[in-house]
Amino acid sequence: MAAITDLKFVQGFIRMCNDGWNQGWHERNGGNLSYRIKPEEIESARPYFHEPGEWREIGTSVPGLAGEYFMVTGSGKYMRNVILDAEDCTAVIELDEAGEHYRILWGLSGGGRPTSELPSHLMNHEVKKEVSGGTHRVIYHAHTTNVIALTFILPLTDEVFTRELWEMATECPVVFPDGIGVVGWMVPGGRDIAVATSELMKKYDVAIWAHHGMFCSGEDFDLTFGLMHTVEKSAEILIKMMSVQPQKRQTITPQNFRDLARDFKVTLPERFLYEKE
Ligand code: 2HA
Ligand code: ZN
Repeated sequence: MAAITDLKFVQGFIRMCNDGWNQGWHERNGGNLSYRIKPEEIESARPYFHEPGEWREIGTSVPGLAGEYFMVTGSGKYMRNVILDAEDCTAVIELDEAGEHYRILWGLSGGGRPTSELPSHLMNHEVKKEVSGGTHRVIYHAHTTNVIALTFILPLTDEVFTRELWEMATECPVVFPDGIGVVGWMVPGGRDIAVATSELMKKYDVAIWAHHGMFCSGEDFDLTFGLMHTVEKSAEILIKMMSVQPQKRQTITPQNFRDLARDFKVTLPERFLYEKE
C-alpha cells in the first residue's frame, strides 16, 4: 500500500467531503465530518502514523468512546481542499481511557486542531454507538441551504419539521422514519450545543441547528451522505413550493403515511401524523 489515502475508509471520507462541497453545503470552512474507525482499519493505517502528539482536552467527557479512533476534518480547514491535501485538512485521532483527551496520530500536517465541533461530533458518536448497538460510525455536519432557510419560516419543533419534510417526497418517511429533531439557535462549537444535539440523537438520526445547518448520523458514508441529501432535497422542494404559492393544493395525508408505513414495514410515530386545521 503506497499511502494512507489509498485505504478504503480514507477514500470514503475524502469522497464524502468533496461530495458535500459539490452540493454547495460547505462555504469557506463551513461543515465538518467524523468517522469512528473500525479496529481492522486502524491496523491497516497504523504503519502511516507518526509519533503520537500531546494529549489535549476534548472539552467534554465521552467515556463511552474510551480508546476509540476517529478520522476528523480540521478546524478552519476547507472541505473543498480535502481532496487535494487530506494530510493537511484532516486527522486521525485517538481518545484516552477516560474519554476526556485526544491525541493526533496522523494528519493536520501544517498544524492545527480537529474540527471546532469536536464536542458535538463525539457526544453524538457516544449516543449513537450506544443506541445503534455500535453500527453507526459517521457523524456529518453541513450548512444545507434550504433547511437553514426553513428555520426562519417554520416553527422550530420536531413535529412540524418532520411532518413538512415527510410530505415533500414519498421516500422521506422511509429514509428517516424516526423523524427529525430541532435545536433553537445556540452558540456553536461548545459543550452546551453538543449536549442539546446528543439528546436529540437518542431519538433521531437528524438534528437541525436553527439558522446554522444540520447534523446527520449513519452507519457508513453512503447512508449518512444520502440522509443529508434526502432531507436537504425535501427542504428544497418545500422552499420551491412555498415560493410559488403558500398553500398546498394537495399533499400526502396522514392516512397515506399509515398505508406507506404498512407496506414499507416502517413505524411512523403518530405524533407526526397530527391533523392540521
Ligand atoms: O466552521 O461549521 O459549526 C465549521 C462549522 C462550525
Ligand atoms: Zn457549522
